[in-house]
Amino acid sequence: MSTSDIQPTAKYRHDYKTPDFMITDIDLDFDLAAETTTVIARSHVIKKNPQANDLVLDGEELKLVSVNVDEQPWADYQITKTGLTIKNVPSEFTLTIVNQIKPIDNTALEGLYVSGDALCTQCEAEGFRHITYYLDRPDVLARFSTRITANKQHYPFLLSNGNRIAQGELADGRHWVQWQDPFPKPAYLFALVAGDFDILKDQFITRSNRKIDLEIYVDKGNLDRSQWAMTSLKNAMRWDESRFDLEYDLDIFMIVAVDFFNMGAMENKGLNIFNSKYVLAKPETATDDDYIGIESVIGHEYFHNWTGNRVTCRDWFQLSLKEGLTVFRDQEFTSDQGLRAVKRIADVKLLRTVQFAEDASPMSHPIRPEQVIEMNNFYTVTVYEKGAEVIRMMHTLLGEENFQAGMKLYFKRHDGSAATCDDFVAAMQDASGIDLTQFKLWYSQSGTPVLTVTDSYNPQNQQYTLTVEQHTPATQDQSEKQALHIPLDIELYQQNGDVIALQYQNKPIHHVLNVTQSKQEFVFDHVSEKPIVSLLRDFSAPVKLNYNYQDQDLIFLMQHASNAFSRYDAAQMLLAKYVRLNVSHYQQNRPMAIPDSLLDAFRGILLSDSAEPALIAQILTLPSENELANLFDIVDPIAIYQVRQFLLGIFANELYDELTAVYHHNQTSLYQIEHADIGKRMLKNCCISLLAYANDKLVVDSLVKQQYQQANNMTDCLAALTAAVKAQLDCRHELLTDFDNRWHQDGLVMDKWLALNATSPEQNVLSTVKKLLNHRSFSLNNPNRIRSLIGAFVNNNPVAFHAEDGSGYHFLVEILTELNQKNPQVASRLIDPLIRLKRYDANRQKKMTTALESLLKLDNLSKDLYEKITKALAA
Ligand code: B3K
Ligand code: ZN
Repeated sequence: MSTSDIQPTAKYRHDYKTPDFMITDIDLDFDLAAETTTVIARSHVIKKNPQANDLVLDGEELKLVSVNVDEQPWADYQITKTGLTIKNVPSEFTLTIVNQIKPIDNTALEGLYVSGDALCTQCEAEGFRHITYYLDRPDVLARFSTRITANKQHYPFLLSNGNRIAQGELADGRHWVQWQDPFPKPAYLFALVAGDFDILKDQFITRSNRKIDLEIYVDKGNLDRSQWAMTSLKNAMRWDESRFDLEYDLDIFMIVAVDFFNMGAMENKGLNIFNSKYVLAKPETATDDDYIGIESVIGHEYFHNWTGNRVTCRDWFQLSLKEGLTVFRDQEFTSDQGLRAVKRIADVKLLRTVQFAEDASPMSHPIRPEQVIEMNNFYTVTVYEKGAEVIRMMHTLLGEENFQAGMKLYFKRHDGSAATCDDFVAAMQDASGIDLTQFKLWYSQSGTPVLTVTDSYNPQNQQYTLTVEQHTPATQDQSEKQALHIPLDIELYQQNGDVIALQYQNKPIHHVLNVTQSKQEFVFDHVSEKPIVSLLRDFSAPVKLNYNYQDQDLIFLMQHASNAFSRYDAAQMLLAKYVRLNVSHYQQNRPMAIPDSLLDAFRGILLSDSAEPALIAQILTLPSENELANLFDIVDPIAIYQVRQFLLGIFANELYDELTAVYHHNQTSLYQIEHADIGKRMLKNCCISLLAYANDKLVVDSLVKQQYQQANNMTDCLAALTAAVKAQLDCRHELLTDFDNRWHQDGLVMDKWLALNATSPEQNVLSTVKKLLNHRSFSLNNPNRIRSLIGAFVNNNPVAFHAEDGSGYHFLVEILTELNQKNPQVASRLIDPLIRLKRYDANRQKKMTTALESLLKLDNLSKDLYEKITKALAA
């Protein structure tokens, strides 16, 4: 469809209608081949709306072969652009549809497609309609049975949801397997995989003593990289039993790793399909971050079995019902595995960097969107990460016990059905007795609230008063904003570091304040000296905080705050202040500087023996350029880069001896995935990443080279390579070449190398990126490679992407022109940095507008890109 003929139209949350028909059971029969697959779908259909005459099914790019109603040919139907309308149907009947599809031509990787030598599916959100005509909406739940027939030599394994109930051989070299899933489910949870794999098998005994078969399917030869995924799966299963009282429900749980996948993974019932990036790991190929990422995604998809599959979404506007909640659950899983502070810091960084930017962009939307053109555009950090923060705030307001009671009630009410966000909040409210009426605004209001806090201390009556004002700036989707219910976690300290008990009129006050009005005062009695206040502890709400901290208060909090996140956050606030100052100095050609007290504070943290190495590393890691960009309404990428370089240089030279000592002190000889060791490696590698900027290039060059050459694991190897590239050490060329020669056959490892090349500060980085499009390891058909090279360039190299001559924008236009039809979902993710034009100066805005306008003229512009481009141009 060219946008000039038909404009894609939006769907609105308020237009939800219950379906006219239900499908209770569907028997699928696949005659599989990559070139042509024949699908027979036999459904039991029941009319729910007596007024409805026609059954309107969704279906796209399908070749219809036949339609039967109650086993008789049915001629009264019409094929439309978006589906099949079967006219004048009885009130209850068996519908048999035969159609054909072409997996080999499916480059969008939605529906049934080819990944390497295998065939696999991706159906969420609306991929099932690319397989057969169906009621492809999440509130139609049916029992699925699936028979797969295929050539046995090409496809020795034929997998689908549920339990394998029969199989057999056919005379012509083909075989078949019959699967049955006893749990009714929406079509988006359907999955099918056919291929040849190595399998890692294990078992899990549930707490009620049921034996579950666990199977991880990986490409042949990758068995040695699958153990961590299995360990993570078993940990996740155990954790969901102990923390959430939830047990697995089928007899088998399968994970298949595929190389071609649009996102991280998919929670299909009993048959999770994963991007191989989130399954495969061994110390030589995967970093600590990869290991942590695998654990978290394996957990996330497994946790969906209850939050998503057993209770699913009524409609796609409710996506955060399952995603926000499941992200919250996976965050808690990682935290309970022993990484709470580091995990919290990482999650808040992501939220502040990417979600705050999204909320300030033309794509701003509430965690429960009101209108959608292309659903795939709404698998966003807002729905996922801000959605998780909303669940976390409820957890903070209710406490663990009430929250778990709310979960129980939620499952009691909605197990086996499709629910809404309102249903979830109602369960939390009913189970706890806590009024969440105002809190629910978080679901419908977009934007990042700003909390402005002022305080006063009265020594006469020993009273301390906090005045809290909240204001949510207008967003592109919503101009009017209301006051939200914001949990504000605080702590007061005396100068000696002692905590001051919170009380008012002789009654204790809880440390989580309920901010509910646009302006509100909180008074504390018996405060014997002017306190130092720690605000927004543990990031108790997804807001921006304004409070006029003095440097010495922040330095105090860096050392004394009892909450680890608050110590990190104090350091961030201190840095933010001097980044702002120096950006303006840089812009006015004035010299940049920071006070010695700031350096001393960071030195103190570096040498602290009370803080965990992982936390020290988080505090000492300077914020990225994108994090810093969020300090400004109008972003000056060059000034930010220069200030950051300046800070890196000062830290490296002024803390040189301390960094060197800590670097040597935190070596680990044996590589083990254990939290203490991960923390040490984080700190050691944080030190080397700073040291690389020291003036004594000869010494640091050889230190970095030595680490690269002696590393027995990818974490240390990549950290050294990254240090060399980022600080532009002489050894960088030699090391980059060595890495390429060593790993070019391994796509997942080369993703790290591609991303590093794309984010290099090198002057000619764009021409390097263009050359790498032809690199032996690169392919524009593989989403992982695209994200690593092009995604890294446009998102994480702001200086080059926003080059004043517009070359970065022009490059992205060329890429999107090619990807628009090939893979609309991947294209749509890549365009994000280009639609944020309002955040840049007039010259850049103009060039970004021109780029967007040229994309709008593309033939067959996908709905995905159309939605974002039109919003951006309307801004
Ligand atoms: N539910 C899937 C995401 C599907 C994305 C569709 N474009 C993975 C997850 O969130 O667990
Ligand atoms: Zn999810």
